[in-house]
Amino acid sequence: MTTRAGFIALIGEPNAGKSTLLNRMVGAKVSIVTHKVQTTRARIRGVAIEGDAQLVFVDTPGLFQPRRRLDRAMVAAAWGGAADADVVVLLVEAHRGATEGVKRILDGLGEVARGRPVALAINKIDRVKSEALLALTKELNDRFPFVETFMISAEKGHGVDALRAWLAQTLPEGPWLYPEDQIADLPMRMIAAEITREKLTLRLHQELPYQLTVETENWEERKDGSARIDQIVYVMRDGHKGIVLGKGGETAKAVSKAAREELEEFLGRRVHLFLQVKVRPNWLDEAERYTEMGLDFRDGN
Ligand SMILES: Nc1nc2c(ncn2[C@@H]2O[C@H](COP(=O)(O)OP(=O)(O)OP(=O)(O)O)[C@@H](O)[C@H]2O)c(=O)[nH]1
Ligand SMILES: [Mg+2]
Repeated sequence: MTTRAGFIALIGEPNAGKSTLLNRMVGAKVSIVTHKVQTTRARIRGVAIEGDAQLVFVDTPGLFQPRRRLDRAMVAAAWGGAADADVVVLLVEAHRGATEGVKRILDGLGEVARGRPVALAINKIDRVKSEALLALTKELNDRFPFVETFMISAEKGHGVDALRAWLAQTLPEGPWLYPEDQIADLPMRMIAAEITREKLTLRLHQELPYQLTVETENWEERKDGSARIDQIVYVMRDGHKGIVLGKGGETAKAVSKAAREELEEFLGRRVHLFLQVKVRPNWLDEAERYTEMGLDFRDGN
C-alpha cells in the first residue's frame, strides 16, 4: 500500500479563517479562534487522515505589514511555514476580495512557493452571493497561477471535503509523519496558555490583547486525577493589569472560569487553573517570551 504524507501551510491575511479551517480539518479545537485580527501568533500543526494520506496542516499567523518586533516575528513564522510546506493553501475572504493585503501576499508568494503547488481557498462563502465568487476567482487566478481554486466555508463546512480530498492526492508519497492517533504537536502547556489568551482576547478591548502574553508556569498532576495549572499573564503597564483583573477581580475570574471549562473538556478531567497578572514593561523585547510562544526572537530583528 502506498501512503502519502506532508505539510500543508494555511496562509492568508489576519482573520481569513485559517485557524477555523485547521480545527475543522482536524476535527478538534487545536488552534484558538477569535473575531479579532492577529489571533494566532506562531505555527500550529494539526493532523488529519484522509484515506491513505496523513495531512499535517500548519496554521500560521496572518500576513500583514508588521510594525513591532512581535509582528515581524509572527509574519516571518508565517512565511517560513509556507516555505517549509509541501502544499500551500491561500485563504481569501469572499466578502473582502482582492484587498491590498491579499495583493501583497500574492507578490511575495511567487518566490516562497517556488515549485510547490499553491491552491486558492475562497473562504466565508456563506457571507456572499454565489455570483460574486466567479469574478473574484477570475481576478485572483489572473494574478497568480493557482493550481486549484476551492470555494469553502471553514465555519459551516461547505466545500471542505473537496479541499481535503484534493490535498490527500496532491501530497507526496511517503510514510506517515505522526502516530495515527495524534492530532496536534503543540505541548499541552502551550495549548493551555493559548486557551487563556483566547478568553482574554474575547473579553478585552482595543489594543490590550496585542500587548499581553500568557505562559503556563507550572503544571501539577494531582493524585485525584485533576491537574493544577498556574499561568502568568504578562502585561506592559499597571493600568493594563487593573483592566485584566477588572473590578474586584471580576474580569480575571470570568476569563479563568471560561478557560478552565474549555481545558477540562479538552483534557477530559478536572482542572484547577490559577492566573497571575504580572507587569513586565519590556516583555516584547525578551527572547524568552518568544521561545514560550513558539517564535524565533531573531526573526523580529
Ligand atoms: N461567516 C464565516 N465566518 C468565518 C468562517 N471561517 C472563519 N470565520 C470567522 O472568522 C473569524 C476569524 O477566524 P480565525 O480562524 O481566527 O481566522 P485566522 O485566519 O486564523 O486569523 P488570525 O489568527 O488572526 O490570522 C472568526 O470569527 C471565525 O468564526 C466562515 O467560513 N464563515
Ligand atoms: Mg488564526
